[in-house]
Amino acid sequence: MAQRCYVVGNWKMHGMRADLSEARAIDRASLRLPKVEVAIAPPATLIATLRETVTQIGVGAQNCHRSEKGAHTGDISAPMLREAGADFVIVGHSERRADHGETNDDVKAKAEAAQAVDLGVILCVGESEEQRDSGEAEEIVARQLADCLPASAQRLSVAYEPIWAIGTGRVPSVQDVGTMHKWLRAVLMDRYGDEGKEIRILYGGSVKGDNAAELLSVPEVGGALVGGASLTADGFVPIIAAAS
Ligand code: G2H
Repeated sequence: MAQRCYVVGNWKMHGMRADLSEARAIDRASLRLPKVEVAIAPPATLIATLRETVTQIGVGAQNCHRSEKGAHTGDISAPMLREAGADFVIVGHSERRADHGETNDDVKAKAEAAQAVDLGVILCVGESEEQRDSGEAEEIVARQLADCLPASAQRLSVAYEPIWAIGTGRVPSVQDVGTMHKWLRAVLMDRYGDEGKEIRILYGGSVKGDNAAELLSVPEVGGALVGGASLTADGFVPIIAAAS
């Protein structure tokens, strides 16, 4: 069965209790757009409250630790996120790789820790501007994905997020997105066989209401990971509508 388009809001380090009214409006709107699977990954402080606030949309986390528990001050494990009400976790976002030095090995371990407690995983990959300019972006990102993939394809999605497109208002051409997604599909099929065909590959990086339809029309694009535009219903609902 073909899976629904998956549109996920990554709130990053934004969101206080007052912002839950936006999530409620997004939740109400998604009831009218049942062809799209919608989710929000708020900061960890809001996961439990958001879970109790919404009824239609998924709730996720933006990171987890690779271990189940231990002496890791300030970190949160996958079982803790699950208990707080998360359905999935984003791993390997380029901001975490840059800010916290996360490696491909960390990303793989985090994905496997999440799967061990049946959390969905959105595994992010993407090239820098310099890597894009080198003309080898596809090879580089394909290798990055291969190095990050968990042993199992269980509840796995991938997000292709060119680093130079994140929060900049710049997006790759639909041709470039299509080419990259084909490469990533080949990696997934090589690793998981037929199961790799079913894994949704999202596009992320400056997705907005006015470019979402075009980006989501690219074959192999199974949804969007949205940052800035997901913080308000006015920004996010048009993207969900474009995916419908
Ligand atoms: C890319 C994206 C969300 P934005 O990081 O993951 O953010 O849509 O703000 O570029």
